[in-house]
Amino acid sequence: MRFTTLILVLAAASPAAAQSVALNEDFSGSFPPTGWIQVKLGPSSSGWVGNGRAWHEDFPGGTTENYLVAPPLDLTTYSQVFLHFEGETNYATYRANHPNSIGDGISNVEVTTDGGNTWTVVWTDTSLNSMEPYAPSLDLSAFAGQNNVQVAFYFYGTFAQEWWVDNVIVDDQPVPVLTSMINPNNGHPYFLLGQADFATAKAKAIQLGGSLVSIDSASENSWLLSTFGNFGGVQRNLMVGLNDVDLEGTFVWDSGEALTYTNWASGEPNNGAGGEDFVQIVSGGLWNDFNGEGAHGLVEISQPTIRATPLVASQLGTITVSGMRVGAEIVLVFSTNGNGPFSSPFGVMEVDPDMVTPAFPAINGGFNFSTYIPIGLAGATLWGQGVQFNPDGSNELTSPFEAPIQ
Ligand SMILES: [Ca+2]
Ligand SMILES: [Ca+2]
Ligand SMILES: [Ca+2]
Ligand SMILES: [Ca+2]
Repeated sequence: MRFTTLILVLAAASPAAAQSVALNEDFSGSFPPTGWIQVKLGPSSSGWVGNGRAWHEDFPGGTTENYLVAPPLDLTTYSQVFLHFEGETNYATYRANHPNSIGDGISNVEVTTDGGNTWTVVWTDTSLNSMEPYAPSLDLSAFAGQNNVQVAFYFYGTFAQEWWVDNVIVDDQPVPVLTSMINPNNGHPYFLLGQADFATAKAKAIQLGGSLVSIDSASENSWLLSTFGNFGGVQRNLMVGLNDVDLEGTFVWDSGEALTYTNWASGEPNNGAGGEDFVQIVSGGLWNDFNGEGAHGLVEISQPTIRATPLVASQLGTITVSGMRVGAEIVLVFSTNGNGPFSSPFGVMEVDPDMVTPAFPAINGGFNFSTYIPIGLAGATLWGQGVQFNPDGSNELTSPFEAPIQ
């Protein structure tokens, strides 16, 4: 069965990972942001202000009680809901729930579905130390399927405490992507994730079409630290893909790349208290094995990846390529006759091609196209792979894919 009857329609590029975002606020504009309101309950004049973050202090003293309320969200199409935000507490001992508290302060995240008549506390600040940023991801799936959901940051105190919050995201993902950058040295896209454990970060890396980062040179190591280590003006605990989960003392990259470069700090790895099987980049770019908790995973896409939406005969199917280098072009090959191995000038492909597409240029690191699947292909399997032609003259194969046609 030939596949040459397919008509290719180049469509606009779109993100590869299906993700719904209901709210994303970085407080970089006017304050409060459009749709947000501040509800002042206490007599003190102090309140929430914007300085690139949402900031509250109690400097004048006296009782202050203020809600900073996000706009109503329609979550009727969501089956999972997560709230991510970043924050930091100053003068943490003024929190009532600090173990050595000398104050009565309270900082909560609260949710209402009735316009603020009743509130549910979903997070409360239990910071032990001042000036240690946190970045919780709260599971708000109890509010999935509801409309008019409002998140608020509630501040109460009578003296001195300070609180800032930033990068407030409501989405359907357990860990958010905080930013992405392309490394000009190797053309690979990288993503900085919100804080999560290794398994959660690894699952997100797979969803993005990559792996937790593999570092093969001092330049890649220093680029990661300078690009992500202080993102947003906050010092970040960066977690890479190196781990010795399977065999204590034998470190391997999550991507499967060979370990050719290391940059351990003096005395590390030491498999410290309780066991340390994950690796963070610490000050100066040196590495430390740690317990994998509370770190920002770094994702790298080092090979272009092809995926297909579920393909149904006589309907439009979409093929998505992600992880391409800037300025690269890609030629895709397909077959319904069976897969390879097929020896090509570019290496052994896993597809024996009987259709070759024109060259597609990278748009935002990839592209997608939609094509009608002929009705006669019901029950067949589509194999695909690609060759990427890089601006530096090198070539590389994409991942192969195999998709049944319903
Ligand atoms: Ca900000
Ligand atoms: Ca790498
Ligand atoms: Ca270990
Ligand atoms: Ca260690």
